[in-house]
Amino acid sequence: MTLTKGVDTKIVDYLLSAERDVREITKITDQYPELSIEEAYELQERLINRKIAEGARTVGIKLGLTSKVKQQMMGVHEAIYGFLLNEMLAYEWEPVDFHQLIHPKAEPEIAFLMGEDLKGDNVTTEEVLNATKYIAPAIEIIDSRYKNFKFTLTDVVADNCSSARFIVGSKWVTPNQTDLANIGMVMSKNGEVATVGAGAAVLGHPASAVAWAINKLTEKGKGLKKGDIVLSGAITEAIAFESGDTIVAQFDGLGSVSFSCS
Ligand code: 0L1
Ligand code: MG
Repeated sequence: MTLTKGVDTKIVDYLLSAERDVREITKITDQYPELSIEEAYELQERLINRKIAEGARTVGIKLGLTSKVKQQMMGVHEAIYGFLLNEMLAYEWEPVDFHQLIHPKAEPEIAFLMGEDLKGDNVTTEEVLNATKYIAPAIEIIDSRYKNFKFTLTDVVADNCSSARFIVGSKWVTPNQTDLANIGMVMSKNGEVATVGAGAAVLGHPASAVAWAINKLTEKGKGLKKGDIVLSGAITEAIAFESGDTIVAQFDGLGSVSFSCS
C-alpha cells in the first residue's frame, strides 16, 4: 500500500484522538491490512511531528519487543523503536493519573543517558557503552491505543510503540560500574512480587539493544544526540495497574524506581 496524503492524516488523527479522548480504538490494519512496516514508521514520524507542532519536544527513544518471548508472541524477529517526548516524563514523587490513560501497564527497563552523539550503520555494544554517560533504573508505562492491547507489528509501530509515560530513578551510575547483562530485577505491585528478570532478557544485553536502534535510526538519517534518554526495552512482561496501585522496580546495584497511580 502507498500511503496517500489524505489517508496518513486520517490515521494519525485517529490515533491522536484515541489518546486525547482516553478511549481504545480498533486497530488500523483492520481497515488498511496492506500497511507495510516502512509505512508504519512513516505514520509514527507524522504522529510525532504533530505533537512537536503542538509544543512537545523529543527527549530520546524507546525500544520495544526486545525480548525473544515477546518477539515469538508477535511472530516477529526484530525489535521496534519509538520516540520519547518531554510530556511523557513522569516522576516518582507525583502520582500518575489513571484517568488520563486507557489500560496502562508498567515495564521495568534500564535507561541510558547519552554523553555523546552517536550515529552509524554498524554501531557496536561497546561504542554504545563508551558514549553513555549514565544508566539508571526506569519504568515505562505503555498504553496501547488499541482495543485489548491487540495489534500487529505495523499497528504498534504507527502507535509510537504504545508509549505513554516513563519514570527514571534518581540513582544514576556510569555503565562500567555494573554488569548490565547480569543485573537482576524484581518488580512488585503493592508490595507483592509481580515479575522477576535480568538485563540479558533485552536482546542479550541492553546496550546491544541500543546499538540495534542506532543502526536503524541511521538508516533514516537520524541518530542519538548527547543528552538523549534511551529506554532499552522491557526486562519482563508488562504488568497492568490501576488507580491506587504502587509499582516498585528494584535493580541489583542500580537501586530502585517507583511510581504510584492516583
Ligand atoms: O515498550 C514495549 O516493549 C512495548 C512495545 C509494544 C508492544 C506492547 O505494547 O506490548
Ligand atoms: Mg517498553
